[in-house]
Amino acid sequence: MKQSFSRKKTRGMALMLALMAIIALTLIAASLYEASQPSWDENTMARGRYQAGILAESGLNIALHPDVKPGDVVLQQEFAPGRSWNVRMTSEGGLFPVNELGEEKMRKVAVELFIIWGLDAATANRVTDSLADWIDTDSDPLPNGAENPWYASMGYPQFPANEPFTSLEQLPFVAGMDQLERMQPFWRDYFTIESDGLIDLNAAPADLIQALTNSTPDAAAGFVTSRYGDDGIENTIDDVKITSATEARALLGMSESAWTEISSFVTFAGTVQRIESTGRVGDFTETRIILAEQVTENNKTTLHPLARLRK
Ligand SMILES: [Ca+2]
Ligand SMILES: [Ca+2]
Repeated sequence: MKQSFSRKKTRGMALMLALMAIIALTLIAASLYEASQPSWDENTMARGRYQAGILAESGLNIALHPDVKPGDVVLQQEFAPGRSWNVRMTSEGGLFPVNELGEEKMRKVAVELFIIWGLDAATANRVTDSLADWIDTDSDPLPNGAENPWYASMGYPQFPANEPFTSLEQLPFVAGMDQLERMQPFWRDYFTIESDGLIDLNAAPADLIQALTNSTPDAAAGFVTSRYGDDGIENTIDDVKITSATEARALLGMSESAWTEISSFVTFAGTVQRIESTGRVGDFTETRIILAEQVTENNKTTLHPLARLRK
């Protein structure tokens, strides 16, 4: 009897001690947490961004599901007031594939595009040929390009790489890029090194379409809005895909021979998707981007992530 009482008492003591230890640890943890949080405002901000990041990641995962198509309603969800994700799925082929500038036709397109941006013809040719010289394995400069002697004279004897770009952040080192950047500070939003190398007519912006097809600015703009469907809004479920050369040519006013010139550089369905997901919690937003390749096996198309990008 006495023994059992004492055992109970010991057990009670042990429980007390455990509880006290937990309380002490909680207090330590709370004070450490408090100490690591400089202010209530910053704490709220970190929490808001963290939660917005989780929503953005959720949006990405939904978009990777094989049954989810671009413009699907599940890609734009608001769960509670101020808590949402918004996912945009586009073809990476809408961007200009800089690593394809070894092709003369692609260089012509680049020159046209840079002139549309406001560069003079000499500078547009300078940048384009220099980008191509950076990639090509030889050391002979193109008519308006730059190879090692020019870079060496500028204090960069290690350039050009003489291999394809592995990051868009290499581009600012290329001859003439400083002038391009002045006219088009958002050039990064136009170039890619991750697409399948073809320009996707269902995703390219109007200025790139115009440069590529030699169409009028109005025809290029009309071509782009025709993709938006009846609601006139990009990235919604009624978006229309242009699927044939005949249709594209009619919209752009292109002759058959003009089409033949570009046909091997374009696609109507690029195989690399850019998935851009923005999570929102109140005033806080976080964006996550992944590039994913469409792989079709046994009649089933799935998206395989290739790269994660920062925004
Ligand atoms: Ca070269
Ligand atoms: Ca060269």
